[in-house]
Amino acid sequence: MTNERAGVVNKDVVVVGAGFGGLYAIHKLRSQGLSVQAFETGDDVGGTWYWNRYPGARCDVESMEYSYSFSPELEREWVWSERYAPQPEILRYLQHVAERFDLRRDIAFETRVTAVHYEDATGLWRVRTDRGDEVLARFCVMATGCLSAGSAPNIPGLADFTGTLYQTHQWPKEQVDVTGLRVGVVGTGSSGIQVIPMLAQQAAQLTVFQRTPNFSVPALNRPLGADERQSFIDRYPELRNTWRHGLTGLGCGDPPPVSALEVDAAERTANFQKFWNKGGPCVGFTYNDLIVNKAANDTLSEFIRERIRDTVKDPAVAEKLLPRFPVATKRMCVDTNYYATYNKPNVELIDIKQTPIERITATGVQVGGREVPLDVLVLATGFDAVTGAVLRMDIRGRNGLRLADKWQEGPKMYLGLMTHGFPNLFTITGAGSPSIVSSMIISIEQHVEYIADLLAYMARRGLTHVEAEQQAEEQWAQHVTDVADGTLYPGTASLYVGANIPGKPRVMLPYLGGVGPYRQKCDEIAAADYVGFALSA
Ligand code: N01
Repeated sequence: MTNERAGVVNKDVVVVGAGFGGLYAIHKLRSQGLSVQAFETGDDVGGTWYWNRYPGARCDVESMEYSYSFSPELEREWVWSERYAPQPEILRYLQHVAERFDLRRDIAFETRVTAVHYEDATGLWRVRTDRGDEVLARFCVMATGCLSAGSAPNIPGLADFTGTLYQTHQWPKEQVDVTGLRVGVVGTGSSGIQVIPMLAQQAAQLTVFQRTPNFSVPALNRPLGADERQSFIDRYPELRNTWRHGLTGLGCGDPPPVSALEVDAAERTANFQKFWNKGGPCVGFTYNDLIVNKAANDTLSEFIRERIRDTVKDPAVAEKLLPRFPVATKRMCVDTNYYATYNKPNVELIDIKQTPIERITATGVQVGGREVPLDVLVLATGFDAVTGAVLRMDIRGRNGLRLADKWQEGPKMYLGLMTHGFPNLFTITGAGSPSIVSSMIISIEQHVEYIADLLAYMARRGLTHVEAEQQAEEQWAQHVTDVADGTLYPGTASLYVGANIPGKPRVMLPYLGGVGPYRQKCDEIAAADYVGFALSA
Protein backbone atom coordinates (compact mmCIF):
# COMPACT_ATOMS: atom_id res chain seq x y z
CA MET A 1 0.00 0.00 0.00
CA THR A 2 2.82 2.40 0.85
CA ASN A 3 3.61 2.92 -2.81
CA GLU A 4 0.42 1.89 -4.54
CA ARG A 5 -2.41 4.18 -3.80
CA ALA A 6 -4.94 3.23 -6.44
CA GLY A 7 -7.91 0.95 -6.06
CA VAL A 8 -9.35 -0.89 -3.09
CA VAL A 9 -6.92 -3.15 -1.26
CA ASN A 10 -7.99 -6.23 0.68
CA LYS A 11 -6.25 -7.07 3.95
CA ASP A 12 -7.06 -9.21 6.94
CA VAL A 13 -6.40 -6.41 9.42
CA VAL A 14 -6.10 -2.64 9.39
CA VAL A 15 -4.05 -1.23 12.26
CA VAL A 16 -4.42 2.47 12.97
CA GLY A 17 -1.34 4.00 14.57
CA ALA A 18 2.35 3.08 14.67
CA GLY A 19 3.28 3.80 18.26
CA PHE A 20 4.03 1.15 20.87
CA GLY A 21 0.58 -0.44 20.37
CA GLY A 22 0.43 -0.38 16.58
CA LEU A 23 3.97 -1.66 16.07
CA TYR A 24 3.45 -4.67 18.28
CA ALA A 25 0.03 -5.34 16.73
CA ILE A 26 1.58 -5.39 13.24
CA HIS A 27 4.34 -7.74 14.35
CA LYS A 28 2.13 -10.08 16.34
CA LEU A 29 -0.72 -10.37 13.84
CA ARG A 30 1.64 -10.77 10.91
CA SER A 31 3.43 -13.57 12.75
CA GLN A 32 0.08 -15.38 12.84
CA GLY A 33 -0.11 -15.27 9.07
CA LEU A 34 -2.50 -12.34 8.79
CA SER A 35 -2.02 -9.63 6.19
CA VAL A 36 -1.86 -6.20 7.82
CA GLN A 37 -2.10 -2.65 6.58
CA ALA A 38 -1.20 0.04 9.09
CA PHE A 39 -1.72 3.78 8.80
CA GLU A 40 0.17 6.44 10.70
CA THR A 41 -0.29 10.21 10.66
CA GLY A 42 3.35 10.97 11.44
CA ASP A 43 6.16 10.53 8.92
CA ASP A 44 7.75 7.88 11.11
CA VAL A 45 6.92 5.38 13.82
CA GLY A 46 6.75 6.38 17.48
CA GLY A 47 3.25 7.61 18.27
CA THR A 48 3.33 9.65 21.45
CA TRP A 49 7.14 9.56 21.36
CA TYR A 50 7.14 10.90 17.80
CA TRP A 51 4.97 13.91 18.57
CA ASN A 52 5.96 14.96 22.10
CA ARG A 53 9.45 16.28 21.32
CA TYR A 54 9.40 19.23 23.68
CA PRO A 55 12.56 19.94 25.67
CA GLY A 56 12.60 17.80 28.80
CA ALA A 57 10.19 15.16 27.46
CA ARG A 58 11.05 11.99 29.26
CA CYS A 59 9.12 8.94 30.36
CA ASP A 60 7.86 8.83 33.94
CA VAL A 61 8.25 5.04 34.01
CA GLU A 62 11.79 3.70 34.40
CA SER A 63 13.39 2.72 31.11
CA MET A 64 14.13 -0.88 32.11
CA GLU A 65 10.38 -1.27 32.68
CA TYR A 66 9.20 0.85 29.77
CA SER A 67 10.12 -1.50 26.95
CA TYR A 68 8.64 -4.47 25.13
CA SER A 69 8.90 -7.89 26.72
CA PHE A 70 7.88 -9.99 23.71
CA SER A 71 11.41 -10.50 22.41
CA PRO A 72 14.23 -11.60 24.77
CA GLU A 73 16.74 -10.74 22.02
CA LEU A 74 15.40 -7.20 21.85
CA GLU A 75 15.52 -6.98 25.64
CA ARG A 76 19.18 -7.97 25.60
CA GLU A 77 20.41 -5.89 22.70
CA TRP A 78 18.87 -2.50 23.46
CA VAL A 79 20.95 -0.36 25.81
CA TRP A 80 19.01 2.22 27.83
CA SER A 81 21.32 5.01 28.93
CA GLU A 82 19.39 6.60 31.77
CA ARG A 83 17.07 5.64 34.60
CA TYR A 84 14.26 7.60 32.90
CA ALA A 85 14.65 7.56 29.14
CA PRO A 86 14.46 10.85 27.26
CA GLN A 87 12.08 11.15 24.32
CA PRO A 88 14.76 10.93 21.58
CA GLU A 89 16.01 7.64 23.00
CA ILE A 90 12.55 6.10 23.19
CA LEU A 91 11.91 7.22 19.63
CA ARG A 92 15.20 5.60 18.53
CA TYR A 93 14.13 2.42 20.35
CA LEU A 94 10.85 2.30 18.42
CA GLN A 95 12.68 3.00 15.15
CA HIS A 96 15.00 0.12 15.99
CA VAL A 97 12.01 -2.15 16.68
CA ALA A 98 10.49 -1.16 13.34
CA GLU A 99 13.74 -2.07 11.56
CA ARG A 100 14.46 -5.21 13.50
CA PHE A 101 11.03 -6.72 12.84
CA ASP A 102 10.70 -5.20 9.36
CA LEU A 103 7.50 -3.39 10.26
CA ARG A 104 7.75 -0.32 8.03
CA ARG A 105 6.83 -2.19 4.85
CA ASP A 106 3.22 -2.47 6.06
CA ILE A 107 2.84 1.10 7.32
CA ALA A 108 1.58 3.99 5.21
CA PHE A 109 3.04 7.13 6.81
CA GLU A 110 1.73 10.67 6.69
CA THR A 111 -1.69 9.16 6.26
CA ARG A 112 -4.64 9.87 8.52
CA VAL A 113 -7.52 7.43 8.70
CA THR A 114 -10.67 9.44 8.24
CA ALA A 115 -13.48 6.89 7.93
CA VAL A 116 -13.97 3.35 9.19
CA HIS A 117 -17.31 1.95 8.04
CA TYR A 118 -18.69 -1.52 8.61
CA GLU A 119 -20.48 -3.03 5.64
CA ASP A 120 -23.36 -5.20 6.77
CA ALA A 121 -23.60 -6.98 3.43
CA THR A 122 -20.01 -8.24 3.38
CA GLY A 123 -19.13 -8.16 7.08
CA LEU A 124 -15.99 -6.19 6.24
CA TRP A 125 -14.66 -2.80 7.32
CA ARG A 126 -14.06 -0.20 4.65
CA VAL A 127 -11.26 2.09 5.82
CA ARG A 128 -10.55 5.38 4.07
CA THR A 129 -7.71 7.85 4.51
CA ASP A 130 -7.00 11.48 3.77
CA ARG A 131 -4.68 10.32 0.94
CA GLY A 132 -7.45 8.50 -0.88
CA ASP A 133 -6.56 4.98 0.26
CA GLU A 134 -9.36 2.50 0.60
CA VAL A 135 -8.90 -0.85 2.33
CA LEU A 136 -11.40 -3.60 2.93
CA ALA A 137 -10.47 -5.58 6.03
CA ARG A 138 -12.13 -8.14 8.22
CA PHE A 139 -10.59 -6.73 11.39
CA CYS A 140 -9.60 -3.28 12.62
CA VAL A 141 -7.26 -2.55 15.49
CA MET A 142 -7.35 0.99 16.83
CA ALA A 143 -3.87 1.57 18.24
CA THR A 144 -4.50 5.28 18.27
CA GLY A 145 -3.14 6.01 21.73
CA CYS A 146 -4.75 7.24 24.92
CA LEU A 147 -2.94 10.58 24.92
CA SER A 148 -2.66 11.50 21.27
CA ALA A 149 -5.59 13.79 20.50
CA GLY A 150 -4.42 17.18 21.71
CA SER A 151 -6.97 19.42 23.37
CA ALA A 152 -7.43 22.86 21.86
CA PRO A 153 -7.82 25.28 24.77
CA ASN A 154 -10.51 27.83 24.31
CA ILE A 155 -8.61 30.91 25.47
CA PRO A 156 -10.00 34.18 24.09
CA GLY A 157 -7.73 35.85 21.57
CA LEU A 158 -5.43 32.86 21.03
CA ALA A 159 -5.64 33.28 17.27
CA ASP A 160 -4.53 36.93 17.60
CA PHE A 161 -1.09 36.06 18.98
CA THR A 162 1.59 37.09 16.50
CA GLY A 163 4.55 35.65 18.39
CA THR A 164 5.55 32.00 18.06
CA LEU A 165 3.05 29.47 19.35
CA TYR A 166 4.12 25.96 20.30
CA GLN A 167 2.12 23.03 21.62
CA THR A 168 4.03 20.42 23.61
CA HIS A 169 2.27 17.55 21.83
CA GLN A 170 3.15 18.89 18.38
CA TRP A 171 6.61 20.24 19.04
CA PRO A 172 8.61 20.96 15.87
CA LYS A 173 11.43 18.67 14.83
CA GLU A 174 13.86 21.58 14.54
CA GLN A 175 15.74 22.71 17.60
CA VAL A 176 13.80 25.48 19.38
CA ASP A 177 16.03 28.07 21.02
CA VAL A 178 14.32 30.60 23.30
CA THR A 179 17.53 32.21 24.52
CA GLY A 180 16.86 35.83 25.38
CA LEU A 181 13.15 35.58 24.62
CA ARG A 182 10.06 36.24 26.74
CA VAL A 183 8.23 32.95 27.03
CA GLY A 184 4.83 32.04 28.49
CA VAL A 185 3.61 28.54 29.34
CA VAL A 186 -0.03 27.60 29.88
CA GLY A 187 -0.50 24.26 31.63
CA THR A 188 1.16 22.59 34.57
CA GLY A 189 0.45 18.89 34.02
CA SER A 190 3.17 16.32 33.31
CA SER A 191 4.11 18.06 30.03
CA GLY A 192 4.24 21.57 31.52
CA ILE A 193 6.18 20.38 34.54
CA GLN A 194 8.84 18.87 32.27
CA VAL A 195 9.14 21.72 29.77
CA ILE A 196 9.08 24.63 32.26
CA PRO A 197 12.52 23.98 33.87
CA MET A 198 14.09 23.55 30.44
CA LEU A 199 12.65 26.76 29.01
CA ALA A 200 13.61 28.64 32.18
CA GLN A 201 17.27 27.83 31.48
CA GLN A 202 17.18 29.81 28.24
CA ALA A 203 14.40 32.36 28.39
CA ALA A 204 15.04 35.95 29.38
CA GLN A 205 11.72 35.82 31.20
CA LEU A 206 9.45 32.84 31.70
CA THR A 207 5.87 33.30 32.86
CA VAL A 208 3.86 30.26 33.92
CA PHE A 209 0.09 30.57 33.76
CA GLN A 210 -1.11 27.95 36.21
CA ARG A 211 -4.76 26.99 36.58
CA THR A 212 -4.37 23.98 38.89
CA PRO A 213 -1.18 23.14 40.77
CA ASN A 214 -0.12 19.52 40.52
CA PHE A 215 1.74 17.07 42.69
CA SER A 216 5.18 16.30 41.35
CA VAL A 217 7.90 14.06 42.69
CA PRO A 218 11.58 14.33 41.80
CA ALA A 219 12.77 11.86 39.18
CA LEU A 220 16.35 11.82 40.45
CA ASN A 221 17.26 10.73 36.98
CA ARG A 222 20.80 9.41 36.45
CA PRO A 223 22.84 7.39 33.99
CA LEU A 224 22.16 3.66 34.08
CA GLY A 225 25.23 1.58 34.80
CA ALA A 226 26.05 -1.57 32.84
CA ASP A 227 25.78 -3.75 35.96
CA GLU A 228 22.41 -2.37 36.91
CA ARG A 229 21.16 -2.90 33.36
CA GLN A 230 22.47 -6.44 33.26
CA SER A 231 20.88 -7.24 36.61
CA PHE A 232 17.48 -6.24 35.18
CA ILE A 233 18.06 -8.27 32.03
CA ASP A 234 19.03 -11.36 34.02
CA ARG A 235 15.88 -11.08 36.13
CA TYR A 236 13.51 -9.97 33.37
CA PRO A 237 11.32 -13.10 33.27
CA GLU A 238 10.69 -12.93 37.00
CA LEU A 239 10.37 -9.13 37.14
CA ARG A 240 8.05 -8.88 34.16
CA ASN A 241 5.87 -11.55 35.65
CA THR A 242 5.59 -9.66 38.92
CA TRP A 243 4.80 -6.39 37.15
CA ARG A 244 2.16 -8.03 34.95
CA HIS A 245 0.31 -9.37 37.96
CA GLY A 246 0.61 -6.30 40.15
CA LEU A 247 -1.85 -3.43 40.42
CA THR A 248 -0.24 -0.85 38.16
CA GLY A 249 2.41 -2.85 36.34
CA LEU A 250 5.03 -0.50 37.72
CA GLY A 251 8.24 -1.69 39.34
CA CYS A 252 7.17 0.08 42.53
CA GLY A 253 5.18 -3.05 43.33
CA ASP A 254 1.89 -3.12 45.19
CA PRO A 255 1.52 -1.27 48.47
CA PRO A 256 2.07 -3.38 51.59
CA PRO A 257 -1.09 -4.38 53.51
CA VAL A 258 -0.67 -1.48 55.91
CA SER A 259 -2.83 1.60 56.33
CA ALA A 260 -1.15 5.00 56.46
CA LEU A 261 -3.22 5.62 59.58
CA GLU A 262 -1.96 2.52 61.39
CA VAL A 263 1.52 3.89 61.90
CA ASP A 264 2.50 6.93 63.92
CA ALA A 265 3.26 10.21 62.19
CA ALA A 266 7.04 10.06 62.68
CA GLU A 267 7.32 6.56 61.24
CA ARG A 268 5.06 7.46 58.32
CA THR A 269 7.00 10.61 57.49
CA ALA A 270 10.29 8.71 57.65
CA ASN A 271 8.86 6.13 55.28
CA PHE A 272 7.61 8.77 52.83
CA GLN A 273 11.01 10.46 53.03
CA LYS A 274 12.82 7.19 52.32
CA PHE A 275 10.85 6.72 49.10
CA TRP A 276 11.06 10.43 48.23
CA ASN A 277 14.85 10.18 48.42
CA LYS A 278 14.84 7.36 45.88
CA GLY A 279 13.01 9.52 43.33
CA GLY A 280 10.10 8.51 41.12
CA PRO A 281 6.47 7.80 41.92
CA CYS A 282 6.90 4.88 44.36
CA VAL A 283 6.17 7.16 47.31
CA GLY A 284 2.56 6.82 46.15
CA PHE A 285 2.64 3.08 46.87
CA THR A 286 3.76 3.18 50.48
CA TYR A 287 0.40 2.34 52.11
CA ASN A 288 -2.62 0.43 50.91
CA ASP A 289 -5.27 3.07 51.58
CA LEU A 290 -3.76 6.18 50.05
CA ILE A 291 -6.23 6.25 47.18
CA VAL A 292 -9.27 4.97 49.03
CA ASN A 293 -9.23 6.88 52.31
CA LYS A 294 -9.12 10.68 52.37
CA ALA A 295 -7.50 10.87 55.82
CA ALA A 296 -4.77 8.46 54.70
CA ASN A 297 -4.33 10.38 51.46
CA ASP A 298 -4.02 13.65 53.37
CA THR A 299 -0.87 12.35 55.05
CA LEU A 300 0.98 11.93 51.75
CA SER A 301 -0.57 15.04 50.18
CA GLU A 302 0.65 17.09 53.11
CA PHE A 303 4.08 15.46 53.05
CA ILE A 304 4.52 16.55 49.42
CA ARG A 305 3.17 20.02 50.14
CA GLU A 306 5.85 20.29 52.84
CA ARG A 307 8.53 19.38 50.29
CA ILE A 308 7.22 22.15 48.02
CA ARG A 309 7.36 24.63 50.90
CA ASP A 310 10.94 23.47 51.64
CA THR A 311 12.03 23.96 48.04
CA VAL A 312 10.38 27.21 46.98
CA LYS A 313 12.00 30.14 48.74
CA ASP A 314 9.22 32.71 48.38
CA PRO A 315 6.37 31.53 50.66
CA ALA A 316 3.76 33.33 48.55
CA VAL A 317 4.92 31.49 45.41
CA ALA A 318 5.10 28.20 47.32
CA GLU A 319 1.52 28.71 48.51
CA LYS A 320 0.33 29.10 44.91
CA LEU A 321 2.08 25.86 43.96
CA LEU A 322 0.40 23.75 46.64
CA PRO A 323 -2.00 21.22 45.14
CA ARG A 324 -5.31 20.86 46.95
CA PHE A 325 -6.78 17.69 45.45
CA PRO A 326 -5.97 14.23 46.89
CA VAL A 327 -2.54 13.16 45.67
CA ALA A 328 -2.47 10.40 43.02
CA THR A 329 -6.07 10.98 41.91
CA LYS A 330 -4.39 12.64 38.92
CA ARG A 331 -1.28 11.02 37.54
CA MET A 332 1.62 12.11 39.71
CA CYS A 333 4.12 14.14 37.74
CA VAL A 334 7.79 13.20 37.82
CA ASP A 335 10.13 16.13 37.39
CA THR A 336 13.65 17.43 37.32
CA ASN A 337 14.01 20.73 39.16
CA TYR A 338 10.40 21.76 38.71
CA TYR A 339 9.70 23.49 42.02
CA ALA A 340 13.26 24.88 42.28
CA THR A 341 12.71 26.61 38.93
CA TYR A 342 10.44 29.07 40.72
CA ASN A 343 13.45 30.32 42.70
CA LYS A 344 15.01 31.67 39.51
CA PRO A 345 14.79 35.44 39.09
CA ASN A 346 13.58 35.13 35.50
CA VAL A 347 10.54 32.97 36.37
CA GLU A 348 7.12 34.27 37.37
CA LEU A 349 4.10 32.21 38.38
CA ILE A 350 0.62 33.58 37.75
CA ASP A 351 -2.30 31.78 39.35
CA ILE A 352 -4.95 32.07 36.65
CA LYS A 353 -7.65 30.57 38.80
CA GLN A 354 -7.28 33.59 41.06
CA THR A 355 -6.49 36.02 38.25
CA PRO A 356 -7.94 34.57 35.05
CA ILE A 357 -6.44 35.26 31.65
CA GLU A 358 -8.59 38.03 30.17
CA ARG A 359 -7.41 37.43 26.66
CA ILE A 360 -4.42 36.74 24.54
CA THR A 361 -3.35 39.69 22.47
CA ALA A 362 -1.07 40.02 19.46
CA THR A 363 1.89 40.58 21.74
CA GLY A 364 1.20 38.75 24.96
CA VAL A 365 -1.30 37.74 27.61
CA GLN A 366 -3.69 40.17 29.25
CA VAL A 367 -4.11 39.14 32.87
CA GLY A 368 -5.05 41.01 36.08
CA GLY A 369 -5.30 44.31 34.23
CA ARG A 370 -1.76 44.14 32.76
CA GLU A 371 -0.20 42.65 29.68
CA VAL A 372 2.56 40.08 30.03
CA PRO A 373 4.56 40.67 26.84
CA LEU A 374 5.61 37.45 25.12
CA ASP A 375 7.69 36.41 22.14
CA VAL A 376 6.78 32.74 22.56
CA LEU A 377 3.69 31.06 23.96
CA VAL A 378 3.77 27.37 24.82
CA LEU A 379 0.55 25.42 25.34
CA ALA A 380 0.95 22.37 27.54
CA THR A 381 -2.77 21.96 27.87
CA GLY A 382 -3.17 18.21 27.52
CA PHE A 383 -5.25 15.71 25.65
CA ASP A 384 -8.74 14.48 24.95
CA ALA A 385 -7.68 11.30 26.69
CA VAL A 386 -8.53 7.68 25.85
CA THR A 387 -11.54 8.28 23.58
CA GLY A 388 -10.41 11.43 21.73
CA ALA A 389 -8.35 9.86 18.95
CA VAL A 390 -10.92 7.15 18.25
CA LEU A 391 -13.82 9.59 18.10
CA ARG A 392 -11.98 11.92 15.71
CA MET A 393 -12.43 9.27 13.02
CA ASP A 394 -15.84 8.72 11.43
CA ILE A 395 -16.43 5.19 12.73
CA ARG A 396 -19.73 3.53 11.84
CA GLY A 397 -20.72 0.03 12.87
CA ARG A 398 -23.61 -2.28 12.10
CA ASN A 399 -26.65 -0.54 10.56
CA GLY A 400 -24.60 2.60 10.12
CA LEU A 401 -24.46 3.28 13.87
CA ARG A 402 -22.00 6.11 14.48
CA LEU A 403 -19.60 5.49 17.36
CA ALA A 404 -19.86 9.17 18.31
CA ASP A 405 -23.63 8.72 18.71
CA LYS A 406 -23.30 5.51 20.65
CA TRP A 407 -20.85 7.13 23.06
CA GLN A 408 -22.74 10.38 23.49
CA GLU A 409 -23.20 9.67 27.19
CA GLY A 410 -19.68 8.28 27.51
CA PRO A 411 -17.87 5.22 26.17
CA LYS A 412 -19.15 1.75 26.91
CA MET A 413 -16.78 -1.11 26.14
CA TYR A 414 -16.36 -4.71 27.10
CA LEU A 415 -12.96 -4.93 28.84
CA GLY A 416 -11.92 -1.79 26.96
CA LEU A 417 -11.41 -4.02 23.93
CA MET A 418 -14.64 -3.91 21.95
CA THR A 419 -17.94 -2.07 21.86
CA HIS A 420 -21.30 -3.63 20.97
CA GLY A 421 -22.46 -2.84 17.44
CA PHE A 422 -18.91 -2.71 16.07
CA PRO A 423 -17.93 -6.29 15.20
CA ASN A 424 -14.28 -7.15 14.65
CA LEU A 425 -13.15 -3.68 15.73
CA PHE A 426 -10.70 -3.66 18.62
CA THR A 427 -9.17 -0.89 20.66
CA ILE A 428 -5.76 -1.13 22.29
CA THR A 429 -5.98 0.16 25.88
CA GLY A 430 -9.52 1.41 25.33
CA ALA A 431 -11.93 2.90 27.85
CA GLY A 432 -12.62 0.47 30.67
CA SER A 433 -9.16 -1.11 30.62
CA PRO A 434 -6.31 -0.10 32.96
CA SER A 435 -4.68 2.01 30.21
CA ILE A 436 -3.51 5.37 31.55
CA VAL A 437 -3.39 4.35 35.20
CA SER A 438 -1.05 1.50 34.35
CA SER A 439 2.40 1.06 32.92
CA MET A 440 1.33 1.45 29.30
CA ILE A 441 3.60 -1.11 27.67
CA ILE A 442 2.36 -3.89 29.91
CA SER A 443 -1.23 -3.00 29.09
CA ILE A 444 -0.49 -2.65 25.38
CA GLU A 445 1.21 -6.04 25.18
CA GLN A 446 -1.61 -7.70 27.08
CA HIS A 447 -4.24 -6.27 24.72
CA VAL A 448 -2.34 -7.12 21.55
CA GLU A 449 -1.73 -10.68 22.72
CA TYR A 450 -5.35 -11.07 23.81
CA ILE A 451 -6.62 -9.95 20.42
CA ALA A 452 -4.11 -12.19 18.63
CA ASP A 453 -5.16 -15.19 20.74
CA LEU A 454 -8.81 -14.46 20.10
CA LEU A 455 -8.26 -14.26 16.33
CA ALA A 456 -6.31 -17.53 16.43
CA TYR A 457 -9.14 -19.16 18.43
CA MET A 458 -11.64 -17.96 15.83
CA ALA A 459 -9.52 -19.18 12.94
CA ARG A 460 -9.25 -22.65 14.49
CA ARG A 461 -13.03 -22.86 14.69
CA GLY A 462 -13.83 -21.31 11.33
CA LEU A 463 -15.36 -18.24 12.99
CA THR A 464 -15.20 -14.91 11.23
CA HIS A 465 -16.91 -12.40 13.53
CA VAL A 466 -16.65 -11.35 17.13
CA GLU A 467 -18.66 -8.67 18.87
CA ALA A 468 -19.06 -7.54 22.46
CA GLU A 469 -22.47 -8.55 23.80
CA GLN A 470 -24.52 -5.64 25.03
CA GLN A 471 -25.19 -7.14 28.42
CA ALA A 472 -21.51 -8.01 28.98
CA GLU A 473 -20.54 -4.49 28.06
CA GLU A 474 -23.16 -2.94 30.38
CA GLN A 475 -22.00 -5.12 33.25
CA TRP A 476 -18.36 -4.31 32.66
CA ALA A 477 -19.07 -0.57 32.47
CA GLN A 478 -20.96 -0.84 35.77
CA HIS A 479 -18.04 -2.72 37.30
CA VAL A 480 -15.62 0.00 36.12
CA THR A 481 -17.84 2.61 37.80
CA ASP A 482 -18.27 0.58 40.99
CA VAL A 483 -14.53 0.04 41.38
CA ALA A 484 -13.89 3.75 40.81
CA ASP A 485 -16.56 4.68 43.35
CA GLY A 486 -14.60 2.81 45.99
CA THR A 487 -11.68 5.21 45.50
CA LEU A 488 -10.99 8.94 45.76
CA TYR A 489 -10.50 9.28 41.97
CA PRO A 490 -14.02 10.35 40.94
CA GLY A 491 -13.90 13.34 43.29
CA THR A 492 -11.07 14.98 41.35
CA ALA A 493 -11.69 16.86 38.11
CA SER A 494 -9.11 15.03 36.01
CA LEU A 495 -8.59 13.71 32.52
CA TYR A 496 -9.42 10.28 33.95
CA VAL A 497 -13.07 11.38 34.11
CA GLY A 498 -12.98 13.62 31.05
CA ALA A 499 -13.17 16.78 33.18
CA ASN A 500 -10.40 18.51 31.21
CA ILE A 501 -12.44 18.66 28.01
CA PRO A 502 -15.46 20.96 28.07
CA GLY A 503 -18.63 19.01 27.27
CA LYS A 504 -17.01 15.57 27.56
CA PRO A 505 -19.26 13.16 29.48
CA ARG A 506 -18.05 12.55 33.05
CA VAL A 507 -17.25 8.85 32.97
CA MET A 508 -14.34 7.06 34.60
CA LEU A 509 -12.22 6.18 31.56
CA PRO A 510 -9.57 3.79 32.93
CA TYR A 511 -10.31 0.64 34.89
CA LEU A 512 -8.93 1.09 38.40
CA GLY A 513 -9.06 -2.54 39.49
CA GLY A 514 -5.40 -3.10 38.60
CA VAL A 515 -3.55 -4.72 35.70
CA GLY A 516 -3.16 -8.07 37.50
CA PRO A 517 -6.83 -8.55 38.42
CA TYR A 518 -7.81 -7.21 35.00
CA ARG A 519 -5.54 -9.70 33.23
CA GLN A 520 -6.95 -12.51 35.36
CA LYS A 521 -10.51 -11.51 34.43
CA CYS A 522 -9.58 -11.41 30.74
CA ASP A 523 -7.95 -14.85 31.00
CA GLU A 524 -11.00 -16.32 32.76
CA ILE A 525 -13.19 -14.99 29.97
CA ALA A 526 -10.91 -16.54 27.34
CA ALA A 527 -10.90 -19.86 29.21
CA ALA A 528 -14.71 -19.76 29.22
CA ASP A 529 -14.71 -19.59 25.40
CA TYR A 530 -14.75 -15.82 25.41
CA VAL A 531 -17.98 -15.47 27.31
CA GLY A 532 -19.47 -12.02 26.68
CA PHE A 533 -18.12 -11.96 23.15
CA ALA A 534 -20.60 -13.15 20.50
CA LEU A 535 -18.71 -15.30 18.01
CA SER A 536 -20.10 -16.26 14.63
CA ALA A 537 -19.21 -17.47 11.18
O1 N01 B 1 -1.85 17.29 30.27
P1 N01 B 1 -2.68 17.56 31.62
P2 N01 B 1 -0.33 16.83 30.12
N1 N01 B 1 -6.50 27.38 30.37
O2 N01 B 1 -4.11 17.44 31.23
C1 N01 B 1 -4.05 23.18 31.87
C2 N01 B 1 1.01 11.83 30.19
N2 N01 B 1 2.31 12.44 30.12
O3 N01 B 1 -0.02 16.80 28.67
O4 N01 B 1 -5.63 21.09 35.60
C3 N01 B 1 -5.54 27.21 31.27
O5 N01 B 1 -2.20 16.75 32.73
C4 N01 B 1 -4.58 22.22 32.88
O6 N01 B 1 -5.18 22.90 33.95
P3 N01 B 1 -6.35 22.15 34.82
C5 N01 B 1 0.58 11.61 31.63
O7 N01 B 1 -0.18 10.44 31.70
C6 N01 B 1 3.35 11.74 30.60
O8 N01 B 1 0.54 17.63 30.97
O9 N01 B 1 -7.30 21.58 33.80
N3 N01 B 1 -4.98 26.05 31.58
C7 N01 B 1 -3.31 21.47 33.24
O10 N01 B 1 -2.52 22.20 34.13
C8 N01 B 1 -0.28 12.81 31.89
O11 N01 B 1 -1.23 12.57 32.90
C9 N01 B 1 4.59 12.29 30.58
O12 N01 B 1 -6.93 23.22 35.63
C10 N01 B 1 -5.43 24.97 30.91
C11 N01 B 1 -2.60 21.40 31.90
O13 N01 B 1 -3.12 22.44 31.11
C12 N01 B 1 -0.92 13.04 30.53
O14 N01 B 1 0.08 12.70 29.60
C13 N01 B 1 4.81 13.56 30.08
C14 N01 B 1 -6.43 25.06 29.94
C15 N01 B 1 -2.84 20.09 31.18
O15 N01 B 1 -2.32 19.06 31.94
C16 N01 B 1 -1.34 14.45 30.26
O16 N01 B 1 -0.32 15.36 30.67
C17 N01 B 1 3.73 14.26 29.59
C18 N01 B 1 -6.98 26.34 29.68
N4 N01 B 1 -7.96 26.51 28.76
C19 N01 B 1 2.49 13.69 29.61
N5 N01 B 1 -6.67 23.84 29.46
C20 N01 B 1 5.70 11.52 31.12
O17 N01 B 1 5.86 10.34 30.88
C21 N01 B 1 -5.83 23.01 30.11
N6 N01 B 1 -5.08 23.69 30.98
C22 N01 B 1 6.60 12.20 32.02
